[in-house]
Amino acid sequence: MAGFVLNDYQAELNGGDLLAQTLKHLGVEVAFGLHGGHLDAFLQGCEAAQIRLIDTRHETVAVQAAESYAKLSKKIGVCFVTANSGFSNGIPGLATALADRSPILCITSSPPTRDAENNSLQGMIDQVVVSRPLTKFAYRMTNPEDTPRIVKHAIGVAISGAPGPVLLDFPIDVLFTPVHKPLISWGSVASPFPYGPGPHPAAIEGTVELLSAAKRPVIILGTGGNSKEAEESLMKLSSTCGIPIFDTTKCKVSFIPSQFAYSAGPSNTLALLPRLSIQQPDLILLLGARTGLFLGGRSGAIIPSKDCKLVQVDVDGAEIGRTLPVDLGAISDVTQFAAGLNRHYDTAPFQGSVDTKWVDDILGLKHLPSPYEQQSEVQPSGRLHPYHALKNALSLVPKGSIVILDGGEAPLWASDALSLCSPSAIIRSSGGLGFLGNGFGYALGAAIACPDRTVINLHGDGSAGFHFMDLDTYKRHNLNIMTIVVNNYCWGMSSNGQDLVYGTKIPTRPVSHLSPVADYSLVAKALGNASVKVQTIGDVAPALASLQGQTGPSCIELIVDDKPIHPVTVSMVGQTDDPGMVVVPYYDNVPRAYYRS
Ligand SMILES: Cc1ncc(C[n+]2csc(CCOP(=O)(O)OP(=O)(O)O)c2C)c(N)n1
Ligand SMILES: [Mg+2]
Repeated sequence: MAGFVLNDYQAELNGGDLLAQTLKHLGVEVAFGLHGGHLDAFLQGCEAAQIRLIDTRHETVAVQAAESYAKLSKKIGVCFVTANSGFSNGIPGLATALADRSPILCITSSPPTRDAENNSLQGMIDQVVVSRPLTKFAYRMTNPEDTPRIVKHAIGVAISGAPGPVLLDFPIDVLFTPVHKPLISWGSVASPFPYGPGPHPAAIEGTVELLSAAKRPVIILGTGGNSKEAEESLMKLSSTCGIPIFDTTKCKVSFIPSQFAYSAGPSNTLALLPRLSIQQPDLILLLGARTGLFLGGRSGAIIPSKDCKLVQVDVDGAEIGRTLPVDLGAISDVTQFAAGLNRHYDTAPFQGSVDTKWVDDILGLKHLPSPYEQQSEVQPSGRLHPYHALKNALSLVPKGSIVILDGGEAPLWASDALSLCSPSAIIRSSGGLGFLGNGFGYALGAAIACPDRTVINLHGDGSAGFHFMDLDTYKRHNLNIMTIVVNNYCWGMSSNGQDLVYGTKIPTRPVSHLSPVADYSLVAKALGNASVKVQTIGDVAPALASLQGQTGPSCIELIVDDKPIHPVTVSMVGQTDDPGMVVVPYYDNVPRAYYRS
């Protein structure tokens, strides 16, 4: 059976060495994690196999770093967490990877197999059982010799179909046991990974027909299009047909340059069309992006509910038509779908009648002045308006930065000024789970995947609190990460939401305030990050200039007001005077029917 040549640098090859060498053979160059003695044989194996180890201060950060590394490097992300304790800390990362379709392999360990169910150290929880609903595949190894076969299988599961997390539990004895080489089970470790699915020819024909009939077509592109080939095919398709390409509001990882003629920015600007008296699209090609909260849900604001055809292309058939009816669905890799259309147009010229005036209007959406431009830079409280503070800061960060957005209202204000730094990639780290605190791991993975770019790790003071200690990781690895803390001294989206729901009728605002003395720039400095606190607009430029002269990580703390309430927060609360309705944040209001007399 075909395998790979083992590196016999040690007298005895153990399970940890075989695991590391298998990963190296499969192209893994880096792994994120936090130490545990259970893992030592594997960690020594990684050193010997020259897999770079990036050690964090919390396992959640390590698992989430593997996630963004996967998204930005287009490779499997690998992380390691120790038995039970580290594993439990890593669970949030499995949850976010599953929700956000990130292909990662999480390696954990456990007590020796002979100590199973023995109440032994770090052995109380069955990690395979616990992780099963949060992974695509979870398995406990019992023989070190099975490592190549199972690791190849696990990575194959993680990257195929809807990508997602997989977990392998290597009990400590499996990692430390010498491998009996003749018994090694190679499986398909030497086989190439399979090609992704291509579109059915009828799907190409059907889409060509829809494109010929469309006057106002747009593409909305999700993470399914994050490869070099996808980027080239999509730019060719968009240029041939004159179609604007939007990103989902959740993330932009396609690396289609914002200078590309048909690059239209985030798709939430489509919700502005009725207000601007511009017609909505009549055809949407939704490529590798899921419907739901980041595309306006069922509201029709971004994907119109009438007079618009919807083509949905995804590697996961279960996503096609999940929340919105489609006119044409295709289970396909985005690159293959775009390449299929390009092949068609190579031989039969595009015959559509796209309204070029409309396309110009659509491409102008990303240049619309912000509605907050006219508002004063300073709020009545004397603190900075969050939009103006962020606008001034973001206009000075390096162009082409990778921007990771975390927090409640802070990332919304940042989004309104984001085009000023022409980001090459954006990840709204709250993702499908709305999970605060993910930004720290995502920024770390991005910095390792793209060392030539500056990474902006933007937070509210609330989200900053989850993993601020990992600024120490940024320093130890001397990473080019600039953390921006937008400090309004409260869980702003929470307290503003409470203002909207309860108004003056109920004045209490339970648990939505944070310490008025917390000083994030001071903590950052203590962790070796160059840092500065900014309280006035005039301070922003000198502050950024002083940080940009430094190498390694930095932190800027912007002191801002918690008002005005961001319009997205307002839109998430369906305020009404109707006494028959109970107002709830984020979802449809609840009828009071049962209590009416
Ligand atoms: C892990 C997690 N805990 C709680 C929440 C609920 N939540 C959503 S927004 C928010 C407030 C965020 O405050 P901050 O990060 O300071 O940003 P701000 O709104 O003040 O700009 C909270 C608590 C969440 N989404 N995720
Ligand atoms: Mg806050």
